[in-house]
Amino acid sequence: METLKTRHLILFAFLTFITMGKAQNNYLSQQVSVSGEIQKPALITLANIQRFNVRQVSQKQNIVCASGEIKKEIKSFKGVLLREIIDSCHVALEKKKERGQFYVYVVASDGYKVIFSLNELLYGPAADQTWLIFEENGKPITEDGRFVVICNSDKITGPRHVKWVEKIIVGKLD
Ligand SMILES: Nc1nc2c(c(=O)[nH]1)N[C@H]1C(S)=C(S)[C@@H](COP(=O)(O)O)O[C@H]1N2
Ligand SMILES: [Mo]
Repeated sequence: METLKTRHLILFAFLTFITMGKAQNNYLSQQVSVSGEIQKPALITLANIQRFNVRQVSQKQNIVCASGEIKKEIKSFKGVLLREIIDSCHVALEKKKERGQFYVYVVASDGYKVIFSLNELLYGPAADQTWLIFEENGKPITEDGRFVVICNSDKITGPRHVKWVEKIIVGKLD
């Protein structure tokens, strides 16, 4: 009788384990599409991301939640500046004075969305600090999807740390 109970427990634990694993995998996106108010839409994968200037950066960066809690410690990462991706897609900017009306938003497969203004991505502190990364601490990103966006110039880095990145979309205010 005892062994039957134990077996049931083991089976239950196993099923819970695979179901949880599946829930996380549902968010998994192997590619990042770039679309919207741009001339050259793109599809970024681990196989073609090398066409950008991929950089290995050794920079200690804590991911801090708005609550103040440190969620993660990044010591190094590998990725591409978001600015470079946006530049390569040629934003459909017809009038210079409309530059301030453009924005870039990052969409994750769990529905999480984060916005950047085009001006801050090109001319603000975020320009050299916002990355689409695919390796963290020397290892490919796995649990958080394949691609993550981080904005290291943010004082509180958690909210604009986007896991399971699926889309980058350029928009324009009317
Ligand atoms: N896709 C996605 N990214 C997300 C979130 C989320 O719910 N979904 N939560 C954010 C918040 S509020 C924080 S503080 C950090 C926490 O990172 P962690 O979950 O890796 O600890 O991720 C951010 N990125
Ligand atoms: Mo958070």
